[in-house]
Amino acid sequence: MGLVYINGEFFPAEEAKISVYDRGLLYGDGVFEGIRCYDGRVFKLDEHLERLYASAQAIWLKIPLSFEEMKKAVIETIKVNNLRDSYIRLIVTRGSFGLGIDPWEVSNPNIIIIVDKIRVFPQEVYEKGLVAVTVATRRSPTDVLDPRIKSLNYLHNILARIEARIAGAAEGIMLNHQGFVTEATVDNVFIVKKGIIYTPPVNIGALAGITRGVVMELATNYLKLIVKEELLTRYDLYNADEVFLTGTAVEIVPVVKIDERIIGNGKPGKITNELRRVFYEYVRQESVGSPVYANE
Ligand code: PXG
Repeated sequence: MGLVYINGEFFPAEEAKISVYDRGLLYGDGVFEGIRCYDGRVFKLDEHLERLYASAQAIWLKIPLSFEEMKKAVIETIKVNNLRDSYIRLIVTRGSFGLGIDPWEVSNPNIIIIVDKIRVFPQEVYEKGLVAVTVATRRSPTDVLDPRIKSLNYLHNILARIEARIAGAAEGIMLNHQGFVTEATVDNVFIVKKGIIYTPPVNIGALAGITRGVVMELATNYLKLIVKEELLTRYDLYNADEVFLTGTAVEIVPVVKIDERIIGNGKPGKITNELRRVFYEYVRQESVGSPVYANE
């Protein structure tokens, strides 16, 4: 087991503990990031940290480390764990202060960084595609809890995942209150129709996924395809030529069946596969990752 960073110190994983009074536990009062390290380089670390600080700003949580200090802490934690390929979970909670919800007197956030081996889907899932369903659980409206905040409240997503599993599907796609497609439980959604790529705008209630942004960029710049942010309904999903999901852990995963409707020809699509190929090369490029180890 590895070493976990808590507030500037490293602890063996089994001894890495925080208080039961921590507001992350009591109220889900905190923010987090899931980051990936490819061959000794942290992928899009600046973008992940920008999102972390933006989430914290939105919930009025002042992170006690500067951006640069946080960057160093992440890199240092990977280094002490001596892994070249890893998944990094960075968590900032509002800390602990009694049992009341009032955050005014709390100014001791806990910063936790866990570095672990990355668990990926079996290769078969990428070759055959996965089955998804749309779920009854709606994504929270932006005026309730904006899904752009990557907060420690993941119950929506967990409820959606439970629904998907009960339906025998690997993923659940959530709609907003107007019935527009938002995102899956831990991934963003894309469709391809007549050679054009579509994804919902994030302000309808979705996380601005880092992978989503990279895929949009790669599709535009490398594959010279048109990418549009448009409102999508279930009709658009069912009638798409291709559907795929994007996220740090899954990268790009094809979806071949949604609510029992076969998507396209029932196999991962051509553009999805092209994107997967370009993405695979891109994430390992030196220029897109922050080096962890010296002389790299
Ligand atoms: N939407 C939601 C709701 C997410 O939680 C994404 C989209 C994709 O964003 P990125 O920046 O990763 O492209 C996420 C990703 C996991 C895991 O184990 C992933 C996330 C949260 C918890 C677990 O894959 N966030």
